[in-house]
Amino acid sequence: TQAPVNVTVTGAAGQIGYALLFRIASGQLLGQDVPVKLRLLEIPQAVKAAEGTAMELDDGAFPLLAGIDIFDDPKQAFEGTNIALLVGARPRSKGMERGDLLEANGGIFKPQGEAINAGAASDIKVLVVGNPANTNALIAQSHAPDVPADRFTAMTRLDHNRALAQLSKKLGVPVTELKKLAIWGNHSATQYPSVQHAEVGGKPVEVDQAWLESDFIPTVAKRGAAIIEARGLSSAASAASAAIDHVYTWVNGTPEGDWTSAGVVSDGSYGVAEGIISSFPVTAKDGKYEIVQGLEIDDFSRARIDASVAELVEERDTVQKLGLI
Ligand code: NAX
Repeated sequence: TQAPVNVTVTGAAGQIGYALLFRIASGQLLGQDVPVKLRLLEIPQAVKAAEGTAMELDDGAFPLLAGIDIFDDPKQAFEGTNIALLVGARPRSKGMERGDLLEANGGIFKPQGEAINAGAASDIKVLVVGNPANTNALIAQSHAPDVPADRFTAMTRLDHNRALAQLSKKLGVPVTELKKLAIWGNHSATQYPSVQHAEVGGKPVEVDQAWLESDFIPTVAKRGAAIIEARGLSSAASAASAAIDHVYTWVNGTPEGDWTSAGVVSDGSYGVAEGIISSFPVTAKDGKYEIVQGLEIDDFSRARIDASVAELVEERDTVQKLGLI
């Protein structure tokens, strides 16, 4: 068997962490033949709770779990790591402006980017889940100049999966029949879940525009709020599941004739400002996510993509002014 892969998870004592760590330990992140070593990062006040989760992980007696270490120092947590799942973030508190939120998160993602730059393994892959995910990923990436920029990604796979679920219900087909949905832009309420190129059973998806605009798009974009309303807590197991999907696909590839969605560094494709971390339709091959090229973009899609990208550019400008990138 191969040597264990080091996986760092931040925010390990949180609710996504609680769902995510067991999926990783059971082999679902990288595959049933890949042993993993977990490196958990928490803030000092939550280390004890992370230790509790680690006790439960021990009690799972997972055959693929080769060890668990817990840290409150990012430098140590990212030392030698191959996969970094940045889940811990500063949530928006009452009355907090967007600038304050970005600044508070800069205080987390800047040192984590520096620690990744200093000590992570040369094949490091980073997924940012903690919100605002796209711009947090940009902050971390900009403080890791020695790591190829395309190793930093932000999670929009949950939005992608939510879109698959909604369309599957609408068309009355299993999700396996659906291909080429895409999430564009920011992981926020401005995101654009697009069915423009979507296929059902190999044929173009045909749904009416009114349903798209007044049902599908808002349902996907506001699903997080609907979950909070129903559960009294934000989505956690579905977010963990999407994080598993994101990394598994990154490492193992997308199937021929399909794609998925991820927040990746823009190369300027589709007029998306170069350098920001925006969601695109992407394929994965040989351990790399690539933006799907050459898609025709209709006027409706154009306006929606531009609106979400404008929000990301604003976030970038704010963190630039704050000296965070
Ligand atoms: P919780 O509040 O349950 O857990 C967050 C954990 O992060 C806490 O244990 C906290 O101590 C820890 N933490 C805070 N700062 C840290 C730091 N500097 N280093 C290490 N750990 C730190 O939140 P949870 O429900 O687990 O959500 C985590 C993040 O995911 C939030 O930012 C949330 O907004 C975001 N989400 C992102 C989604 C996406 O699709 N991209 C969807 C789900 C989720 O809303």
